[in-house]
Amino acid sequence: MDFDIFNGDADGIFSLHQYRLHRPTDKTSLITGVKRDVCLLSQIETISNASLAVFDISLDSNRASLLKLLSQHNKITYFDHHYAGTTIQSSALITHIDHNPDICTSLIVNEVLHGRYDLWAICGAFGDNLHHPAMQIARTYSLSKQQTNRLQQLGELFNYNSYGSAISDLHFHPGVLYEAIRPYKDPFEYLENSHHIDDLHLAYQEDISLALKQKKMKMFGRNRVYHLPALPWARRVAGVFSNLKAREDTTLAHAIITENPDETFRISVRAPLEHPFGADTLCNNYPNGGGRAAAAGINSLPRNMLDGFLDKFQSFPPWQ
Ligand SMILES: [Mn+2]
Repeated sequence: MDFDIFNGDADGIFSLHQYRLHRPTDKTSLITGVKRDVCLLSQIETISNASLAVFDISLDSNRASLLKLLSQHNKITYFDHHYAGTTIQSSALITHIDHNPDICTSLIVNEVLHGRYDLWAICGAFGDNLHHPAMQIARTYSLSKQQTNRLQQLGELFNYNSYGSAISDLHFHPGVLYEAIRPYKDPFEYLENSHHIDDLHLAYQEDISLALKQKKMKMFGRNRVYHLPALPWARRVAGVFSNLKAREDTTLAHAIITENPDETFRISVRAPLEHPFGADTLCNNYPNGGGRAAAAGINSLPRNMLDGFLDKFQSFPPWQ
């Protein structure tokens, strides 16, 4: 039995897809979740003698489960670009990990497969807001502007679909989206035959128009902070909204605050695109905080820590 464990966002889905186009299997179980649900290995930590492929979830966040799985004679191949911590030495573990801010998991898989399915890697890179590497590959294909836009839309809408506190916030289960693209080698063929993109596009328009009505919080400092209400649309759109704001002014850091149903705050932080460092260092100071250098977050910040966080966010050294 094979297990494919993947982040439910565009990068997770498209990195698994490239890998399975190269190594097809019909006896695989899919393990995935909402984008923030990164401790996916804990769901299967009792299995043994299986073959696992893991995509786009931090090794460090899954360390305990990973060690347990290795001790139960599983073979594991691991692709990721999040913080990994100290390396694990095991002949049963193959890792392809690179946390350079210009890299995402779809690009790592693409490199391992020598660019065999790189139209899908373009979609994954756009999904993770990595426009520069996405455009670089697009140029090697001499894609028209319209074709590149279609791949960008596919990446961004799959990414948008992955945000929420629970699967019930999402329009589509990420496993359903993966099954939908699975038969297609060519993303343009998928786009011609799919209704998901039209559905997601409409839903996205609705959510983002609500988000764009929200005003920037009035506060000291140049970096921009937005506060969204405790509603499913806000939980879905917060990530894409923060990417959009980050591209609108590439010199500033951005923080999007969403209220959780339990009255804590969920925070998405984007480092300035012109200086994509430090977001993880800032968020790692808080309980449930983590992520990458360019994009990080805090899952549930207690209300009484918000002011302290905002002070740090505005005066954070790498962005001054
Ligand atoms: Mn990713």
